[in-house]
Amino acid sequence: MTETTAELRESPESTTVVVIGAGPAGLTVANLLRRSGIDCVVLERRTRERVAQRQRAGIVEARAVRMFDSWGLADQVLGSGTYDGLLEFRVDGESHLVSDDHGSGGPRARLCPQQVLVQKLTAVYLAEGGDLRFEAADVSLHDLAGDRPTVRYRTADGALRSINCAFVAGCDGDHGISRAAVPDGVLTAHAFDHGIGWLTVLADAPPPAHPLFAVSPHGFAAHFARGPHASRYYLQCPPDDHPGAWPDSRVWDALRTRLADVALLPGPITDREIFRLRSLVHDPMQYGRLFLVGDAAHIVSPLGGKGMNLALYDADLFARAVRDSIRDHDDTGLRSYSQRCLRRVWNDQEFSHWLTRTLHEAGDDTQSGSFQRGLARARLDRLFTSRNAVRAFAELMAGLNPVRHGSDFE
Ligand code: FAS
Repeated sequence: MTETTAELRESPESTTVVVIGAGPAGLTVANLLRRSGIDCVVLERRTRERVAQRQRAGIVEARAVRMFDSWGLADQVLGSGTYDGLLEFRVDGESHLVSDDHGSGGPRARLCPQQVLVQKLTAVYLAEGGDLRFEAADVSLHDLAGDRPTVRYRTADGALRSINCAFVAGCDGDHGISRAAVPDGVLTAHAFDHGIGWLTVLADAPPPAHPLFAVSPHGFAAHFARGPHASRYYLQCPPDDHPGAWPDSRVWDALRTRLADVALLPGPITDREIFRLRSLVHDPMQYGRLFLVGDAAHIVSPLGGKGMNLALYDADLFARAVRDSIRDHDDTGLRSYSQRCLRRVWNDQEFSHWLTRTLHEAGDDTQSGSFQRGLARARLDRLFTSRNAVRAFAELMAGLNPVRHGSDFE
């Protein structure tokens, strides 16, 4: 008799939802389920420290602030970071301030670095008695098409555990096991490769007055706050470039040139990596009792700040759908989960695509040619001069443009 079978003989645990992954998607699902009185277990393969350190997004859009507000969580998990809603577009050194004030009143977007949101969601969930298991290795999913799927994993001390449940929330990102557990042929992947690379740099350097997008013939650059004394920078580069080719001096020279700011204050660089701008959507976002949430289902280029915010959107829809199913035996939300999420996903993909193409093609035209450059500059000109264009942009930035299949708080 193998050890595994012997271990598996131990009676499996039982819960309502098993959540795979403790990133923004998984932790939001878990907190909202707890607030709905629904049992769940979160399995995360990394340690609590590693998860709490990962720096990615920086802004929680107005729509997501309202979502957390509607669950009574906003003040606990969003911290106090505010920003005045002004974005700076710097084109060939000329500054244009664009407001993301969509005019609908209500809570505005919050400056909240992703790692801060993750730390606070973890703290609230555990403080309220939530079950979160770090260092869960070898997670595997079974019987997803049946009535009671089983999730197996190995604890940090090597013991094999098994949990059966009503639903699995696959919140384990683009490289997780959830999507991989779906049989071939069920999901369709829609992908777009921008053919653009970004050097992304984190530094303990003064943040900008406003989130800053810079267009110049030398290539795109951006500068965002990641805390009162920390900044994130993006520099357009060839997609197959290497971080080693970007020593500190080259980074600061390129930033001063592209941001048209000779007085830009440098600081110690704490992280630099290169990533390829790509977009990806998997349809449907469900297989049997497995529901894909966040990056496990879709990747959107970071411009426009939609990656984390889409994960929060999916998490809210999933939690409400499970609550309605368990509490009121109403499965409408579960049945329409995928279609409702995908409508918002394509909306945000389109916005991020528009912004990514415009901000890259308006600068260095070696890649897309002078005609595309002319078009991109005309789009920016319209954004800087037309009130309706600004209004539409602000709604999209805030996540408040009406995609009316959203959840009950919209
Ligand atoms: P995550 O990837 O964040 O979390 C998945 C979790 O699952 C991780 O903790 C992982 O350890 C765990 N996991 C994986 N496999 C597992 C397994 N087999 N078993 C158990 N656990 C497992 N978005 C924005 O909105 N604005 C930005 O400015 C922005 N900047 C970005 C910058 C960079 C460099 C990157 C890479 C992304 C950026 N994003 C940005 C996108 C980013 O925020 C993602 O959309 C967000 O992290 C998605 O959250 P989750 O879906 O929770 O996935």
